[in-house]
Amino acid sequence: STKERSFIAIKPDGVHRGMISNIISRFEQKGYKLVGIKVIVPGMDLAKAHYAEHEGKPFFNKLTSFLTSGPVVAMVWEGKEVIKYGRTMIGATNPLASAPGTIRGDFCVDMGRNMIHGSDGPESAQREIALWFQPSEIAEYESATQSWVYE
Ligand code: YYY
Ligand code: MG
Repeated sequence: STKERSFIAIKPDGVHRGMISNIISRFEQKGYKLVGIKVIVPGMDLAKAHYAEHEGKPFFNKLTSFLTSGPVVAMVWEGKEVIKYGRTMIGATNPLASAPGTIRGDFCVDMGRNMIHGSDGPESAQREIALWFQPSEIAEYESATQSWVYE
């Protein structure tokens, strides 16, 4: 469906390093549609809820502390297979295993500074979008380029 949605977030390292426009450009140039965006410093409750699947793992505390340490650009992107292909654009969790051409492959070195989050499936996408956004913060519109991106 061209209406599939993924939750994509630029983590504090990406914001501090001035990568907001680069990352947005990649999704925009691909042909995906931005339907939600805001910049927030998430509180610990939100960070823990966002990464709930990793609770109890050795990296959980530093991960949630890092996410709450600064600005996060939270986004919802829409388009065909945006969840899976968004993950392809982001690259592997470990940036040193990420292919060049991916966001993490091009800009990152350490796992704890991998700059960007992307939903890993339809259920997590739905859960994460609902966690970070009110329904009224999502824009419903048809892109003028719709028929030039999709046949
Ligand atoms: O979805 P993705 O971000 O690629 O990786 P996850 O396995 O969901 O882990 C979330 C987040 O945790 C990852 O982006 C970096 C961090 N992390 C870590 O610091 N050390 C690990 N061994 C695994 C993950
Ligand atoms: Mg993940």
